[in-house]
Amino acid sequence: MSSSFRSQLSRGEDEVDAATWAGSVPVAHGIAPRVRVGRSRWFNLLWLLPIGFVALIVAVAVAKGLRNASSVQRFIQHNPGVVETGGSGRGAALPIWVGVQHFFNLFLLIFIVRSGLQILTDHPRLYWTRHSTPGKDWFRVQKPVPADPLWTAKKDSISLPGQVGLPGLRHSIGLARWWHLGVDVLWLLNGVAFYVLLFTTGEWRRVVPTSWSVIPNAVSVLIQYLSLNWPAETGGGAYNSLQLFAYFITIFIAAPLAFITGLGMSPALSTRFRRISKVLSIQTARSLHFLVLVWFLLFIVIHVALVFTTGLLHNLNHVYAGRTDGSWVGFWIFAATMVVVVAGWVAATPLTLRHPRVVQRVGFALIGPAQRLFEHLDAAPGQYSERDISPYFWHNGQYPDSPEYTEMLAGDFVDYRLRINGLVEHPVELDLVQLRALPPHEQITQHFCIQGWSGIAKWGGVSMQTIIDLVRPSAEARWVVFYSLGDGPDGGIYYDVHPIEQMSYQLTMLVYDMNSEPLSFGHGAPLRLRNEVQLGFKQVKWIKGIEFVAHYAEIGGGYGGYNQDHEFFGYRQSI
Ligand SMILES: Nc1nc2c(c(=O)[nH]1)N[C@H]1C(S)=C(S)[C@@H](COP(=O)(O)O)O[C@H]1N2
Ligand SMILES: [Mo]
Repeated sequence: MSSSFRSQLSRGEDEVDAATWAGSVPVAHGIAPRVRVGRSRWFNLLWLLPIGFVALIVAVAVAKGLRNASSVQRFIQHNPGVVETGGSGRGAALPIWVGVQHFFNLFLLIFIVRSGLQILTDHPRLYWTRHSTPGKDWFRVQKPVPADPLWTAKKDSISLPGQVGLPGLRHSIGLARWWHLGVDVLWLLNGVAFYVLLFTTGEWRRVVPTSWSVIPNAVSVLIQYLSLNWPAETGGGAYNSLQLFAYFITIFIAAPLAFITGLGMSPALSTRFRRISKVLSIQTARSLHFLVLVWFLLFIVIHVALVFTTGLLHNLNHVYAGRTDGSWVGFWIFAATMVVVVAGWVAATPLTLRHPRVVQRVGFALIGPAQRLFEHLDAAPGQYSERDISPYFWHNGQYPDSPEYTEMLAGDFVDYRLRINGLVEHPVELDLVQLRALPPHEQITQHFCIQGWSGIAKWGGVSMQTIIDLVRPSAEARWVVFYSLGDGPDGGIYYDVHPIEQMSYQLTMLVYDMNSEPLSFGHGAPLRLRNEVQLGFKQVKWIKGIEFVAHYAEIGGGYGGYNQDHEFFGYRQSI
């Protein structure tokens, strides 16, 4: 009875082989992005290219017509585009720190955007409610969800080209998340330093509208651009009002919104701050997070186009060289930064595939402290009521198919035994009758899959605290290992490790009923775990054993779980 299931684990690899990645999951391509119109009609966004082109031509014609009207000419004369706000010489060159921070911002955004696309396409659908119901998505780059009742989110994921996604391979979200969350920390630090410098130097006046006259001036600039008769260059970087708005929105609205909506997807924060999560559910947060990305991409395209077409040398001197002249100094600094940008872009995916453990380690060094912190949040507020239960709950993972499991399933699990042992005073083996005889615990909580879908269900079973009281872990026990009856996609049984403190959280439980029915095969029959401060992959299904250990380093590959060993996930997943 004291024997461990450790010998049934496999170790995982320290390099990524695209051919055998994630259980040799084949390449799968998505489809052109579509947006739902009404109940079930889908609009292919590629149509925006011709439509946008025609709209632009019409807008140019209208703007040209307007400029012939004398009233419009007078309006433009009164509102030429640039509002002089006085103060710290807006016409002067930018200080050097702006150029340095601008470079870091651009460089870091490459990795954030690419890994963000990778995360998006691991569940290539967006919703406005936390239920993630098939057909209720408002945006998708994947075909409709097939009728297969056991269709999994993993099967739904798609591949990206290796130089677009980071790292591109299908279901490489573990690695993508280290890039995304790790680089985010650097990007946020850069952003905070930027805010502090902006406001301590007075440079904020360049990018914050301070008078109502920026509105007519922005309209005027728009007419001037669209009529292809552009605003006169004022030289040296006094921004026109439209530019001012674009910078203001990017710096003070889009960037903070990216941060807030990012946190809105955290299981720990969403359960702790359920009132906020009621408005900003994981899916609303995810959708808005995507719209912020769209803004950033549009901004970058238009910003770069205008920098290139409105006096390139002056503009580059302004940003990178602290000069207001037309020399080549700024251009050469820009060219040097572009070499770094291109090298970083090209190297990121190959380096990630060759050194995934380094990505895992560095990523954890950057974001791990925040993940650890959020693990200590009380998840108890995150309970829902019956009417919040999701009509559809996605399946995920690899179904068990061993003869051992198939026979038990056929026999209604009368032969099932849960083995609990390790560093405990009182190891036990429990069948389902014994489990059901323990004091019952019920909760209605939300599931957060790492891939991005979510759902609410009612879980019935036994609180882990009851199990702790029953087996009495010894003082050396620090971690709890949950072993599955099912294999992981690369062979060896699925398992995951949780810190022992979290076993006493009010919402940590072993589940045998889901929505008042015995747990189904697909959702983990006969027994699964819930720990509501963690992501979905840590909620082991088809549990056969629980082992209390001092540390997980000796278990499997030693990274704290099957996905951690094989797909470079992190073992603390509160965000
Ligand atoms: N044994 C085992 N447990 C597992 C998995 C798995 O592949 N094997 N997948 C995990 C993942 S990634 C998720 S999101 C949840 C999905 O649970 P559900 O199918 O009930 O939605 O189970 C988790 N537990
Ligand atoms: Mo998941």
